[in-house]
Amino acid sequence: VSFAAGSRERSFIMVKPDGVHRGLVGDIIKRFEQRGYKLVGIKVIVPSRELAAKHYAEHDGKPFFPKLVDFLSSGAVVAMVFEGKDVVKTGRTMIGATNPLASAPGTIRGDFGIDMGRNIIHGSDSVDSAMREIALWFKADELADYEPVATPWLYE
Ligand code: RTP
Ligand code: MG
Repeated sequence: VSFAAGSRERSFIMVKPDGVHRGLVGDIIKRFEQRGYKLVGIKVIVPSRELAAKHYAEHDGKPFFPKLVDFLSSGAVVAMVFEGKDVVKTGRTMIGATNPLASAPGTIRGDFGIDMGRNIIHGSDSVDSAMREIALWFKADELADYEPVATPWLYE
């Protein structure tokens, strides 16, 4: 197999408990798929408080940290890894601003959310964060290595 240059970048994308309860998983996957991103890992889990705290370790000590950890571990999440050119940056654009009220229509948060603490989805904020988060949530053998047949119609 010969992958297009730059097409192996990966991002950790997670539908939070509010998005799962509201039935938004399918729409979110659809958006990433139709953009051209390739799903290489997916699982449904109820994260422990410990896992939630590790995931949001950069926010440890901030006033909103305890409720953030409580919320993320309050129900099932859908943890995913998407792969493709510039997926970290483009994923963040597709997700929208942290505060849904400031997110443009057309973005996931701008189409589905109102409150900051119920903003539906997480996306890695840098390639380094993505590598850390993917290693935290997935074992290496839970990620698939494959090239879709459509690749020549997606990348020049
Ligand atoms: P995420 O990590 O979940 O993708 O969100 P983000 O990058 O857009 O925002 P981040 O700064 O990483 O914050 C993580 C989550 O914490 C909640 N938050 N609350 N001032 C506040 O009350 C506040 N700031 C952030 C949000 O739920 C945000 O998604
Ligand atoms: Mg963040």
